[in-house]
Amino acid sequence: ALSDVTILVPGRLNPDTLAELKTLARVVERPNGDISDLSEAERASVRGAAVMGVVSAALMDALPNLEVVAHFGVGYDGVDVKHAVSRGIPVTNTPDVLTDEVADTTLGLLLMTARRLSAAERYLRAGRWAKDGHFPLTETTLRGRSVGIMGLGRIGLAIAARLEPFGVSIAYFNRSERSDVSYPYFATLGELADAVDTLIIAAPGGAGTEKAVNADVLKRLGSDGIFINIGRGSIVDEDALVAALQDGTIKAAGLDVFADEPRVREDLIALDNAVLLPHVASASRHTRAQMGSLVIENLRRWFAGETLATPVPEAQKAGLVKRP
Ligand code: 8YV
Repeated sequence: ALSDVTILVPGRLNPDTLAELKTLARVVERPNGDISDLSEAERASVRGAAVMGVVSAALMDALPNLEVVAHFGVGYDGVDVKHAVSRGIPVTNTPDVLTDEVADTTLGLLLMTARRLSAAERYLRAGRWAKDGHFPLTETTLRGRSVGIMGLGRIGLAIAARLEPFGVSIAYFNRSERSDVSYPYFATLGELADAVDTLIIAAPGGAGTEKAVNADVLKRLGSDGIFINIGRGSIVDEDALVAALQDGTIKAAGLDVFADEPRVREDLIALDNAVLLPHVASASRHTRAQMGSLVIENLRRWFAGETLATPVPEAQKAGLVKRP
């Protein structure tokens, strides 16, 4: 049972989740992710890890008795899953419980970007409404827009469902065409960008999507283009994005994720046609608590000999869903 087990928490974890975990298991915390000061005996005692962020092959290999990695977050591109699976270690993530929150935030970010709502608020707060008159009419609007979604998974579908009553058209690019939706499918991101004026990224990070949004895709999105990213910063060539926003290749961008978080480029911050959020799409107490519960439930199940609640697909395929 979990109560007999030592769980390593490398890096930072949601404080409530960490507090709850400490009531259920022996927890070794290393908030900076560095475990080099752990004695050999301590490292050997670790049988599970609860983590938000990065789990490298080196970290796993420093833990000879590691059995399971429970990741806090749906996107697990920071976890070397290939290595974990090769060692027989399942990885779990936190799908579903954050879908609605992330989709809600995405719509907010889209509206903020299309209608320049954060710039409008800055205008009011700077006292300019009374002094200079009305905030300038926005050149962009959602009216008449055609939206393309890259990544029509759980979150992409929830975004599409929210977009429907807004009266915009919806199309998508995905690893494969879905049989359960009637939205037009494009086999490449470039073809989707040709067909739409608004591109929303809801895809996972990792090698398969690295810099998929490049200068060519942004050019094809066009000069009225709005680009929204709530997936991963790695999916975009940030140099190309900044250039496209600077020279009018596209109109505006709304970003919740960045290439080098928590650092955000100065040239991006300097742009008035970008809305920038500090990776908050799932960041409500409500949703983070549910994500934390799922992390703990996966650990509980593993050490109780039950089937994991949410093993990642790679672990499922390898049959790593239950303690042998
Ligand atoms: C978290 C996320 O902030 O679930 C994800 O993939 O990006 C966010 O919910 C992230 O997991 C923190 O590492």
